[in-house]
Amino acid sequence: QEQRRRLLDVASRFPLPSGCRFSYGTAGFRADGATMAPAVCRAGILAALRSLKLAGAAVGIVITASHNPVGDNGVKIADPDGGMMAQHWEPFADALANAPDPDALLQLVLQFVKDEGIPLGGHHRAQVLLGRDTRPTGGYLLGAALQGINAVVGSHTIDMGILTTPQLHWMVRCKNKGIKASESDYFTQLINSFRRMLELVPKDKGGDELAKKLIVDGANGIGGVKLEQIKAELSGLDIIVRNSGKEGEGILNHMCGADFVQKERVTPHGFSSEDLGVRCASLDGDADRLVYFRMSSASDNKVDLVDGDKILSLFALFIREQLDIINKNGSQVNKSLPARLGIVQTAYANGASTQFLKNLGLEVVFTPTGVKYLHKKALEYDIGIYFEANGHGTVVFSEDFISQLESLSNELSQAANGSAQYHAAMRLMAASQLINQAVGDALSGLLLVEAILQYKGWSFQNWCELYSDLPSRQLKVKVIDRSSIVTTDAETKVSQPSSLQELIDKETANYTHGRCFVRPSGTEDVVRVYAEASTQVEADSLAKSVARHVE
Ligand code: 16G
Ligand code: ZN
Repeated sequence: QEQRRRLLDVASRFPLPSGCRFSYGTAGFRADGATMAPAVCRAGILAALRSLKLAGAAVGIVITASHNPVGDNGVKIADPDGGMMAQHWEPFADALANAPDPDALLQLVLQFVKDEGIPLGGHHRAQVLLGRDTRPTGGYLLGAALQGINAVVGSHTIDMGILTTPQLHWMVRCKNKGIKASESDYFTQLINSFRRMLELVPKDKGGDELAKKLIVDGANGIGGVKLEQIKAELSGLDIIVRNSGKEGEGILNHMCGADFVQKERVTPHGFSSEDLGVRCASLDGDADRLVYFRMSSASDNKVDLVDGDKILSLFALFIREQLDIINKNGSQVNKSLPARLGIVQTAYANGASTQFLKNLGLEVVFTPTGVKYLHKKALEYDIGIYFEANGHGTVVFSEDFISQLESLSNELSQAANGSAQYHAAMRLMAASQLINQAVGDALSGLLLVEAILQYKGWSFQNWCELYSDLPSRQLKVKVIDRSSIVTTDAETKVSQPSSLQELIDKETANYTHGRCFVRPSGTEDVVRVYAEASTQVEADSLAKSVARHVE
């Protein structure tokens, strides 16, 4: 009775404005921040139910709209392992967010609780960790989330404060593993494992003062703020943060940030010709995306871009190298460590990166766009590395592999301390500590990149030259109903409308090395067209002609 009353109460406190429709897309619910409270409140109810369903394990709520404009906001739920909420709950999330009135909401919840066998009112308490980014509507929406969570009797909430999205995911994961999960634990883990990575750099590498300088575009978001807090403790790196989110430095994601740099291929706000040639990185507004760039000429603001595909390639190369060292025949200790290494990309990865990875003999698989798909696939391997071209990605290690690695390095340290094999094993261990295994994390990704560049003694130029990107073009086409386009085969083929794929194939056949895909966006009311060809002019023209068939 009390439970019913609370749900009815909270639903009447946050009535759904007419004409609003929410859909739990690739990034949860997202809209103009001022209109989000009903959806965020209902996401609170959802998160509490999710926790109850999982015997009171901690789940997370992140309030952010990532790289989108400062006026937008959004909400998404993290599962107990720190990953995205299980997909089979999404239809319920949609129904709940769109329930027209308090009675409808109550009925929906009661029915779902029954269908899913959620022990409402049982002896478990729901446990929800909350985090938000720096958006002005964040505090207000946090309040709505709290009210939603507390509408489920016995819920327990912990407000973790203003955080990057990956920090909150990391905290949820740690909490459920029973390990320390505060922000200072997160920082300590990053700083310590980065230091260990640098201690394992061969003595003949590194040392170049210029190589230590890194300028980071913080997108005027939370990532820059957090980096400022820890940069002094990152010895071996000289970090300058621009667009750091400080009062007066600029607007969140406006003319800056990873999404801007990756799409526009120009320097973000706040950079000048004085930065010519310096290695730069760019985060997005909630710091779960990372790209690198370098100003390429003093006369314009164009950049040489290192996108997610090339970060992925660097990680893959490094991990593969360590595995090869460990497993080399005739090493001091005849121990090997069989590991299934898998690379996960989307069709929107540059074709040159896929070719590069395949040439290394690596297994490359594809999933649809969206972290929830890539991450899940990567978990199928001993070591899974995934990235989207936009800079979201990470490395995941299976628990089994980590424990094998631990026992191997214990044996090696006794038998042959100082051996190459031992060092390689230690590097993999440190990397698994440094990289955020819950979700893509620009801060931990950046530190892993920096450590690997130092390990290899590589300049930005060396990294760029890993392979040359094939010329590509992305277009977005405004359509009346993006859901009229349905894709299959990891978004590489259009199945509906039925004639469209044939038209795309016909256009593509006119170009050497032509590739072209079409998919509905998961976050905007548009259809995306991606084309690749052997020259920029051809890529542009292929994209344009396919876009015409989509309109
Ligand atoms: C979201 C996704 C990202 C994806 C992007 C595609 C998460 C955390 N983020 O930002 O992975 O690349 O959407 O957006 O899943 P689009 O469908 O509009 O191109
Ligand atoms: Zn983001």
